[in-house]
Amino acid sequence: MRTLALVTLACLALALAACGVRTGASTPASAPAATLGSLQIVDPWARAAALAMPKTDAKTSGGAGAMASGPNSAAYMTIRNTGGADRLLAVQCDAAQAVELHTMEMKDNVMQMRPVEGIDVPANGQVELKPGGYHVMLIGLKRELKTDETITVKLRFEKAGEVEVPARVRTQ
Ligand SMILES: [Cu+2]
Repeated sequence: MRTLALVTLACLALALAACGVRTGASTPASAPAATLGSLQIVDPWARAAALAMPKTDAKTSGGAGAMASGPNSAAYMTIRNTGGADRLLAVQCDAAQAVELHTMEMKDNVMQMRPVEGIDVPANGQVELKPGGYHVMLIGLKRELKTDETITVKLRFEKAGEVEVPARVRTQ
């Protein structure tokens, strides 16, 4: 009787474990907003921005000199990769006049933004686009980016191709 119960329990545990492995793998802590082949785009977001140019712009000044008219913003995300190495080459966004890939780096003790040709996505790894690091620069906003709205950014990867990603607008 007791042995039977144990065996039953063991089977149950196995079944649960098998089940758990499957769902555990496909639903990580933060589910991707978009997937493209072996790439997962996690937590894409864009910084809220008003169209009226603020007088002081301490946070983004010292940036890449002459920019298009209108305020700028930036989009961020984590790109996870379960396959071979790839590279983010370009981003499109209807809300901005131009979109560039940027990084931040210290130059003469000043944090500066610098355009990059692409952002490497390591094989079986991930790259984070975040404030203070790699980001998608939205240059010359055509319209206000309001908190809680969703904008679409289209990512183009060297190998995986293109994918549209919904980016939530928030302040940070
Ligand atoms: Cu930038």
